[in-house]
Amino acid sequence: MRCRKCGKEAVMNMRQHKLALCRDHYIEWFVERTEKTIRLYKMFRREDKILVAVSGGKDSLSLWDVLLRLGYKADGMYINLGIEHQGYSQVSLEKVKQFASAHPEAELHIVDIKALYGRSIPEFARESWRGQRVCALCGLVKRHEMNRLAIEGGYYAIATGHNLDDEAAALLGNVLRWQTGYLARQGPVLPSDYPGLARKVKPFCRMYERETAAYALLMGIDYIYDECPYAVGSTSIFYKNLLNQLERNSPGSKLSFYLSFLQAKEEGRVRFKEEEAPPLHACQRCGQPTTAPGYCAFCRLVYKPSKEEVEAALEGSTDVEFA
Ligand code: Q46
Ligand code: ZN
Ligand code: ZN
Repeated sequence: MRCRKCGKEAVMNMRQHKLALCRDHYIEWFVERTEKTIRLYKMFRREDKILVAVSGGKDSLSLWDVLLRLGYKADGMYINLGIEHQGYSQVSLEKVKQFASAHPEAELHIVDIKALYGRSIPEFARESWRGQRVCALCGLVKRHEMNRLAIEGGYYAIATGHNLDDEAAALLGNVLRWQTGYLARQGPVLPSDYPGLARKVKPFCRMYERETAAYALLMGIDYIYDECPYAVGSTSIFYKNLLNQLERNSPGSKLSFYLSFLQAKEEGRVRFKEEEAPPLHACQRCGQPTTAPGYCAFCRLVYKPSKEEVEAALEGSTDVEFA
């Protein structure tokens, strides 16, 4: 197989694009496609400050790498969740630090959950949620900390390494349950829904997982291969496997599944009504938006307000029960 651009030996054959490329042309193609995605969905501009959520995996480190290559002001943020199983948090932190030390032009923010709030994610889950729904709790904490850092650092957007496989699997899950609220919000950009809050963007949403892995490998980016232990056996991995079977028989189907969905929404051929959410207001403790009166879910989890504090926070508010 030869590179379509220069005729050298190809290292990457992408049946979905009917395109084979050598190392240098693959890297060039990958970086350009990311830039086009950023522009296509109007994610951010050259002068905006971007915060990249890095986990130590191939997608987020590749994303940080590409954004820096493209000349964006992109800093990294790593959240140490304190997951000790197979040394997951420790190893992933080392990979992130290693990457950051090779890129002194960018800043790396490290948020250590246990050091800041006294408990790791698994400990929070054991203490408050009977050890269940660790990922839901983790998501709550990560969202809060990403928003906090983005506000404090004046970042315009939070960029995550979600790739096409992630997005297509999420779309399949949402369609199987016709979760119209999620379908209404699913897309490459999640706009800020509260003053001061950064928007969330996914510059790799048109990149296959295989493509981000190839980029990381060809660029020599050292990343953690293992998934988070809590992701093992998840439904999203099951959906990814299903979509991979489809892709094997019909290359490009994953991409067209996702892009046709976005296009149909854009053109108004399908409309999903967003669920009516109660109005947002600032949490009385941290200032982040919440629908609950008084304290947001994060502050209730972390600070466990007393009965008196809850009552004080509820004063004047009659609409929603404090849960
Ligand atoms: S990090 Fe956290 Fe994920 Fe691990 S505990 Fe679940 S949500 S799987 S992206
Ligand atoms: Zn070439
Ligand atoms: Zn709060």
